[in-house]
Amino acid sequence: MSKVEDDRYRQENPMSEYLRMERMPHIWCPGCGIGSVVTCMADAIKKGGYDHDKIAVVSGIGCTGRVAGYVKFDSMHTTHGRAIPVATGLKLARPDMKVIVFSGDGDLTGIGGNHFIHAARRNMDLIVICVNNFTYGMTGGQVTPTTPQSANASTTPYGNYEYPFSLPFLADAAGATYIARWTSLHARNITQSIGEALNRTGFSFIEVITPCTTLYQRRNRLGDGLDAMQYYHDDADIQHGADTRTVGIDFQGKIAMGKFVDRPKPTYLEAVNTRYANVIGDDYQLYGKNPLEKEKEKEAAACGQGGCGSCGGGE
Ligand SMILES: Cc1ncc(C[n+]2csc(CCOP(=O)(O)OP(=O)(O)O)c2C)c(N)n1
Ligand code: SF4
Ligand SMILES: [Mg+2]
Repeated sequence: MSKVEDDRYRQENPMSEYLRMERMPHIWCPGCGIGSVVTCMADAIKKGGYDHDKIAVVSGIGCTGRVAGYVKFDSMHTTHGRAIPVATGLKLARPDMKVIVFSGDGDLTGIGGNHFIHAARRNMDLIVICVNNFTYGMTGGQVTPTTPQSANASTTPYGNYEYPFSLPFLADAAGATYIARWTSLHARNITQSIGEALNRTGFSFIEVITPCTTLYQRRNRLGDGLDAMQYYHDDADIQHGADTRTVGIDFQGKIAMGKFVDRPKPTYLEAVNTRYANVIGDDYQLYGKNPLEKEKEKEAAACGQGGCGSCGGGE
Protein backbone atom coordinates (compact mmCIF):
# COMPACT_ATOMS: atom_id res chain seq x y z
CA MET A 1 0.00 0.00 0.00
CA SER A 2 1.43 3.40 -0.98
CA LYS A 3 1.75 6.15 1.62
CA VAL A 4 -1.08 8.12 -0.02
CA GLU A 5 -3.40 5.09 0.07
CA ASP A 6 -2.35 4.37 3.62
CA ASP A 7 -3.16 7.94 4.73
CA ARG A 8 -6.51 7.80 2.93
CA TYR A 9 -7.35 4.50 4.61
CA ARG A 10 -6.58 5.98 8.01
CA GLN A 11 -8.69 9.08 7.37
CA GLU A 12 -11.61 7.28 5.80
CA ASN A 13 -11.93 4.54 8.36
CA PRO A 14 -15.46 4.94 9.80
CA MET A 15 -14.04 4.77 13.32
CA SER A 16 -11.18 7.23 12.76
CA GLU A 17 -12.89 9.73 15.05
CA TYR A 18 -12.69 7.23 17.90
CA LEU A 19 -9.45 5.36 17.25
CA ARG A 20 -5.86 6.56 17.12
CA MET A 21 -5.32 5.67 13.49
CA GLU A 22 -1.70 6.78 13.67
CA ARG A 23 -1.09 3.77 15.94
CA MET A 24 -2.41 1.29 13.37
CA PRO A 25 -1.77 -1.46 12.50
CA HIS A 26 -2.58 -2.84 15.95
CA ILE A 27 -0.73 -5.73 17.57
CA TRP A 28 -3.61 -8.22 17.61
CA CYS A 29 -3.27 -11.48 15.67
CA PRO A 30 -5.45 -12.29 12.63
CA GLY A 31 -8.79 -13.64 13.83
CA CYS A 32 -8.37 -12.33 17.39
CA GLY A 33 -11.66 -11.03 18.78
CA ILE A 34 -10.40 -8.01 20.72
CA GLY A 35 -10.59 -5.53 17.82
CA SER A 36 -14.24 -6.38 17.17
CA VAL A 37 -15.13 -5.47 20.74
CA VAL A 38 -13.25 -2.16 20.45
CA THR A 39 -15.20 -1.33 17.29
CA CYS A 40 -18.45 -2.12 19.12
CA MET A 41 -17.49 0.26 21.90
CA ALA A 42 -16.62 3.00 19.40
CA ASP A 43 -19.92 2.38 17.63
CA ALA A 44 -21.90 2.61 20.89
CA ILE A 45 -20.19 5.91 21.74
CA LYS A 46 -20.81 7.19 18.21
CA LYS A 47 -24.50 6.23 18.34
CA GLY A 48 -24.91 7.83 21.78
CA GLY A 49 -23.31 11.06 20.55
CA TYR A 50 -21.22 11.41 23.69
CA ASP A 51 -18.81 14.24 24.18
CA HIS A 52 -15.30 12.76 23.70
CA ASP A 53 -14.04 14.69 26.70
CA LYS A 54 -16.52 12.92 28.97
CA ILE A 55 -15.33 9.40 28.17
CA ALA A 56 -12.27 7.68 29.60
CA VAL A 57 -10.99 4.19 28.87
CA VAL A 58 -8.84 2.32 31.35
CA SER A 59 -7.21 -1.02 30.76
CA GLY A 60 -4.82 -3.34 32.55
CA ILE A 61 -2.10 -5.52 31.05
CA GLY A 62 -2.43 -8.19 28.39
CA CYS A 63 -3.48 -8.26 24.74
CA THR A 64 -6.80 -6.78 25.88
CA GLY A 65 -4.88 -4.32 28.02
CA ARG A 66 -3.57 -2.72 24.84
CA VAL A 67 -7.01 -1.28 24.08
CA ALA A 68 -6.30 1.93 26.01
CA GLY A 69 -3.51 2.75 23.57
CA TYR A 70 -5.72 2.63 20.49
CA VAL A 71 -8.72 4.71 21.52
CA LYS A 72 -8.99 8.44 20.89
CA PHE A 73 -10.22 9.31 24.37
CA ASP A 74 -8.40 10.07 27.57
CA SER A 75 -7.12 6.64 28.41
CA MET A 76 -4.84 4.85 30.83
CA HIS A 77 -2.87 1.66 30.32
CA THR A 78 -2.37 0.65 33.94
CA THR A 79 -0.65 -2.27 35.67
CA HIS A 80 -1.78 -5.90 35.63
CA GLY A 81 -5.11 -6.35 37.44
CA ARG A 82 -5.32 -2.71 38.48
CA ALA A 83 -7.59 -1.21 35.84
CA ILE A 84 -10.56 -1.15 38.23
CA PRO A 85 -8.87 0.70 41.11
CA VAL A 86 -7.46 3.27 38.69
CA ALA A 87 -10.88 3.63 37.04
CA THR A 88 -12.47 3.96 40.49
CA GLY A 89 -10.10 6.79 41.40
CA LEU A 90 -10.82 8.50 38.11
CA LYS A 91 -14.57 8.18 38.58
CA LEU A 92 -14.39 9.58 42.11
CA ALA A 93 -12.30 12.52 40.94
CA ARG A 94 -14.47 13.14 37.86
CA PRO A 95 -18.01 11.85 38.55
CA ASP A 96 -19.18 13.62 35.39
CA MET A 97 -17.19 11.25 33.19
CA LYS A 98 -18.18 7.83 31.82
CA VAL A 99 -15.37 5.47 32.70
CA ILE A 100 -14.98 2.29 30.67
CA VAL A 101 -12.69 -0.53 31.77
CA PHE A 102 -11.33 -3.00 29.21
CA SER A 103 -9.85 -6.09 30.77
CA GLY A 104 -8.92 -9.66 29.87
CA ASP A 105 -10.18 -12.67 31.80
CA GLY A 106 -6.80 -13.10 33.49
CA ASP A 107 -6.33 -9.41 34.24
CA LEU A 108 -9.85 -8.90 35.59
CA THR A 109 -10.54 -12.11 37.48
CA GLY A 110 -7.09 -13.54 38.26
CA ILE A 111 -4.69 -10.93 39.62
CA GLY A 112 -7.46 -8.28 39.60
CA GLY A 113 -10.24 -10.49 40.98
CA ASN A 114 -10.42 -8.79 44.35
CA HIS A 115 -10.87 -5.36 42.79
CA PHE A 116 -13.55 -6.73 40.49
CA ILE A 117 -15.75 -8.14 43.24
CA HIS A 118 -15.41 -5.08 45.47
CA ALA A 119 -16.24 -2.61 42.72
CA ALA A 120 -19.32 -4.72 41.94
CA ARG A 121 -20.22 -4.89 45.63
CA ARG A 122 -20.05 -1.10 45.90
CA ASN A 123 -22.01 -0.63 42.68
CA MET A 124 -19.22 1.66 41.51
CA ASP A 125 -20.38 3.59 38.48
CA LEU A 126 -18.16 1.88 35.89
CA ILE A 127 -18.64 0.02 32.63
CA VAL A 128 -16.46 -3.08 32.74
CA ILE A 129 -15.95 -4.99 29.51
CA CYS A 130 -14.20 -8.33 29.89
CA VAL A 131 -12.72 -9.90 26.79
CA ASN A 132 -12.85 -13.54 27.86
CA ASN A 133 -10.69 -15.71 25.62
CA PHE A 134 -10.18 -18.33 28.36
CA THR A 135 -6.43 -17.77 28.39
CA TYR A 136 -3.52 -15.50 29.26
CA GLY A 137 -3.02 -14.53 25.63
CA MET A 138 -0.14 -12.12 25.93
CA THR A 139 2.11 -14.36 28.01
CA GLY A 140 1.80 -17.62 26.10
CA GLY A 141 -1.53 -19.28 26.79
CA GLN A 142 -1.51 -20.17 30.48
CA VAL A 143 -4.66 -21.35 32.29
CA THR A 144 -6.87 -18.56 33.70
CA PRO A 145 -9.75 -18.49 36.19
CA THR A 146 -12.19 -18.92 33.30
CA THR A 147 -10.49 -21.71 31.32
CA PRO A 148 -13.06 -24.51 30.99
CA GLN A 149 -12.21 -27.86 32.53
CA SER A 150 -10.31 -30.23 30.21
CA ALA A 151 -9.14 -27.38 27.93
CA ASN A 152 -5.45 -27.47 27.16
CA ALA A 153 -3.23 -24.59 28.27
CA SER A 154 0.54 -24.20 28.46
CA THR A 155 0.35 -24.74 32.24
CA THR A 156 -2.15 -27.61 31.98
CA PRO A 157 -0.83 -29.64 29.01
CA TYR A 158 -2.94 -32.65 30.03
CA GLY A 159 -6.11 -30.55 30.26
CA ASN A 160 -7.41 -28.14 32.88
CA TYR A 161 -8.48 -29.73 36.16
CA GLU A 162 -9.40 -26.47 37.96
CA TYR A 163 -13.01 -25.35 38.45
CA PRO A 164 -13.57 -22.15 36.42
CA PHE A 165 -15.46 -19.03 37.37
CA SER A 166 -18.66 -18.29 35.51
CA LEU A 167 -18.23 -14.53 35.29
CA PRO A 168 -21.90 -13.46 35.12
CA PHE A 169 -22.58 -15.54 38.25
CA LEU A 170 -19.55 -14.07 40.03
CA ALA A 171 -20.56 -10.51 39.08
CA ASP A 172 -24.15 -11.14 40.15
CA ALA A 173 -23.18 -12.62 43.50
CA ALA A 174 -20.83 -9.71 44.11
CA GLY A 175 -23.54 -7.10 43.42
CA ALA A 176 -23.20 -5.93 39.80
CA THR A 177 -26.41 -4.24 38.66
CA TYR A 178 -26.11 -4.80 34.88
CA ILE A 179 -24.74 -8.05 33.49
CA ALA A 180 -24.65 -9.16 29.88
CA ARG A 181 -22.71 -11.71 27.89
CA TRP A 182 -22.16 -11.94 24.13
CA THR A 183 -19.66 -13.49 21.80
CA SER A 184 -17.50 -11.41 19.46
CA LEU A 185 -19.68 -12.64 16.59
CA HIS A 186 -22.66 -10.77 18.06
CA ALA A 187 -21.39 -7.29 17.31
CA ARG A 188 -24.76 -5.52 17.22
CA ASN A 189 -25.72 -6.98 20.58
CA ILE A 190 -22.41 -5.96 22.13
CA THR A 191 -22.88 -2.42 20.80
CA GLN A 192 -26.40 -2.31 22.19
CA SER A 193 -25.27 -3.52 25.62
CA ILE A 194 -22.44 -1.00 25.77
CA GLY A 195 -24.96 1.67 24.73
CA GLU A 196 -27.29 0.63 27.56
CA ALA A 197 -24.44 0.61 30.02
CA LEU A 198 -23.39 4.11 28.95
CA ASN A 199 -26.95 5.25 29.49
CA ARG A 200 -27.30 4.00 33.05
CA THR A 201 -25.47 4.33 36.33
CA GLY A 202 -23.95 1.63 38.50
CA PHE A 203 -21.60 -1.29 37.94
CA SER A 204 -22.23 -2.62 34.44
CA PHE A 205 -20.45 -5.80 33.45
CA ILE A 206 -20.31 -7.03 29.86
CA GLU A 207 -18.50 -10.28 29.13
CA VAL A 208 -17.55 -10.97 25.52
CA ILE A 209 -16.40 -14.48 24.64
CA THR A 210 -13.69 -14.06 22.00
CA PRO A 211 -11.19 -16.32 20.26
CA CYS A 212 -7.50 -16.24 21.03
CA THR A 213 -6.56 -17.79 17.72
CA THR A 214 -2.82 -18.00 18.28
CA LEU A 215 -2.89 -19.79 21.61
CA TYR A 216 -6.22 -21.14 22.87
CA GLN A 217 -7.61 -22.09 19.46
CA ARG A 218 -4.35 -23.55 18.17
CA ARG A 219 -3.37 -25.42 21.34
CA ASN A 220 -6.84 -26.96 21.56
CA ARG A 221 -6.93 -27.74 17.82
CA LEU A 222 -10.05 -25.63 17.35
CA GLY A 223 -9.10 -24.08 14.03
CA ASP A 224 -8.89 -20.38 13.21
CA GLY A 225 -11.01 -17.32 13.89
CA LEU A 226 -13.61 -18.36 11.36
CA ASP A 227 -14.04 -21.73 13.10
CA ALA A 228 -14.59 -19.86 16.35
CA MET A 229 -17.30 -17.75 14.66
CA GLN A 230 -18.95 -20.95 13.44
CA TYR A 231 -18.92 -22.34 16.98
CA TYR A 232 -20.46 -19.13 18.35
CA HIS A 233 -23.03 -19.16 15.56
CA ASP A 234 -24.04 -22.77 16.21
CA ASP A 235 -23.81 -22.98 19.99
CA ALA A 236 -24.62 -19.57 21.46
CA ASP A 237 -28.26 -18.96 22.43
CA ILE A 238 -29.92 -15.80 23.63
CA GLN A 239 -31.36 -16.28 27.11
CA HIS A 240 -32.26 -12.82 28.38
CA GLY A 241 -32.94 -12.81 32.10
CA ALA A 242 -31.41 -16.26 32.65
CA ASP A 243 -30.54 -17.17 36.23
CA THR A 244 -26.79 -16.51 36.36
CA ARG A 245 -26.31 -19.77 38.29
CA THR A 246 -27.11 -21.61 35.08
CA VAL A 247 -24.84 -19.89 32.55
CA GLY A 248 -21.47 -21.60 33.10
CA ILE A 249 -19.56 -22.58 29.95
CA ASP A 250 -18.10 -26.07 29.45
CA PHE A 251 -15.29 -26.74 26.98
CA GLN A 252 -16.79 -26.06 23.53
CA GLY A 253 -20.24 -26.38 25.13
CA LYS A 254 -23.35 -24.26 24.76
CA ILE A 255 -22.96 -20.54 25.44
CA ALA A 256 -25.89 -18.79 27.12
CA MET A 257 -25.80 -15.11 26.24
CA GLY A 258 -28.01 -12.04 26.58
CA LYS A 259 -28.82 -9.48 29.23
CA PHE A 260 -29.02 -11.45 32.45
CA VAL A 261 -29.34 -8.66 35.01
CA ASP A 262 -30.49 -5.02 34.89
CA ARG A 263 -31.57 -3.73 38.26
CA PRO A 264 -31.60 -0.19 39.65
CA LYS A 265 -29.67 0.43 42.86
CA PRO A 266 -27.95 3.56 44.24
CA THR A 267 -24.35 3.84 43.09
CA TYR A 268 -21.43 4.11 45.48
CA LEU A 269 -21.40 7.91 45.22
CA GLU A 270 -25.17 8.17 45.67
CA ALA A 271 -24.91 5.99 48.77
CA VAL A 272 -22.09 8.17 50.13
CA ASN A 273 -24.13 11.32 49.58
CA THR A 274 -27.32 9.90 51.06
CA ARG A 275 -25.57 8.66 54.18
CA TYR A 276 -23.61 11.85 54.86
CA ALA A 277 -26.51 14.15 54.00
CA ASN A 278 -28.71 12.21 56.45
CA VAL A 279 -26.18 12.42 59.23
CA ILE A 280 -24.63 15.87 58.62
CA GLY A 281 -27.62 17.62 57.09
CA ASP A 282 -27.38 20.92 55.22
CA ASP A 283 -23.73 21.45 56.05
CA TYR A 284 -22.77 18.50 53.93
CA GLN A 285 -21.31 19.44 50.56
CA LEU A 286 -22.57 16.75 48.19
CA TYR A 287 -19.64 14.77 46.84
CA GLY A 288 -19.16 15.23 43.14
CA LYS A 289 -21.19 18.44 42.99
CA ASN A 290 -19.93 22.00 43.18
CA PRO A 291 -21.78 24.69 45.20
CA LEU A 292 -23.50 26.02 42.07
CA GLU A 293 -24.88 22.60 41.16
CA LYS A 294 -25.95 22.07 44.76
CA GLU A 295 -27.76 25.42 44.73
CA LYS A 296 -29.52 24.53 41.47
CA GLU A 297 -30.57 21.21 42.97
CA LYS A 298 -32.06 23.02 45.98
CA GLU A 299 -33.94 25.38 43.67
CA ALA A 300 -35.29 22.46 41.66
CA ALA A 301 -36.46 20.78 44.87
CA ALA A 302 -38.13 24.01 46.00
CA CYS A 303 -39.69 24.45 42.57
CA GLY A 304 -43.24 23.18 42.66
CA GLN A 305 -43.65 24.46 46.22
CA GLY A 306 -43.34 28.10 45.23
CA GLY A 307 -39.84 28.15 46.73
CA CYS A 308 -38.10 29.71 43.76
CA GLY A 309 -40.75 32.41 43.42
CA SER A 310 -41.03 32.01 39.66
CA CYS A 311 -43.52 29.23 39.04
CA GLY A 312 -46.28 29.97 41.48
CA GLY A 313 -46.08 26.68 43.29
CA GLY A 314 -46.51 24.26 40.46
CA GLU A 315 -49.76 25.73 39.13
C1 LIG B 1 2.24 -8.16 38.21
C2 LIG B 1 2.31 -8.87 36.87
N1 LIG B 1 2.21 -10.21 36.86
C3 LIG B 1 2.25 -10.85 35.68
C4 LIG B 1 2.39 -10.17 34.51
C5 LIG B 1 2.47 -10.92 33.19
N2 LIG B 1 1.29 -10.82 32.40
C6 LIG B 1 1.17 -9.89 31.42
S1 LIG B 1 -0.24 -10.03 30.54
C7 LIG B 1 -0.72 -11.37 31.48
C8 LIG B 1 -1.98 -12.13 31.19
C9 LIG B 1 -3.05 -11.38 30.48
O1 LIG B 1 -4.13 -12.25 30.26
P1 LIG B 1 -5.57 -11.69 30.04
O2 LIG B 1 -5.87 -10.67 31.05
O3 LIG B 1 -6.51 -12.82 29.94
O4 LIG B 1 -5.44 -10.89 28.67
P2 LIG B 1 -5.27 -11.42 27.17
O5 LIG B 1 -3.81 -11.29 26.88
O6 LIG B 1 -5.74 -12.82 27.11
O7 LIG B 1 -6.12 -10.49 26.40
C10 LIG B 1 0.22 -11.67 32.46
C11 LIG B 1 0.11 -12.79 33.41
C12 LIG B 1 2.49 -8.76 34.58
N3 LIG B 1 2.60 -8.01 33.47
N4 LIG B 1 2.44 -8.15 35.77
S1 SF4 C 1 -2.23 -13.85 21.42
FE1 SF4 C 1 -4.41 -14.37 21.40
S2 SF4 C 1 -5.41 -12.73 22.59
FE2 SF4 C 1 -3.36 -12.01 22.01
S3 SF4 C 1 -3.66 -10.86 20.11
FE3 SF4 C 1 -3.11 -12.95 19.56
S4 SF4 C 1 -5.07 -14.01 19.28
FE4 SF4 C 1 -5.48 -12.13 20.42
MG1 LIG D 1 -7.39 -13.66 28.25
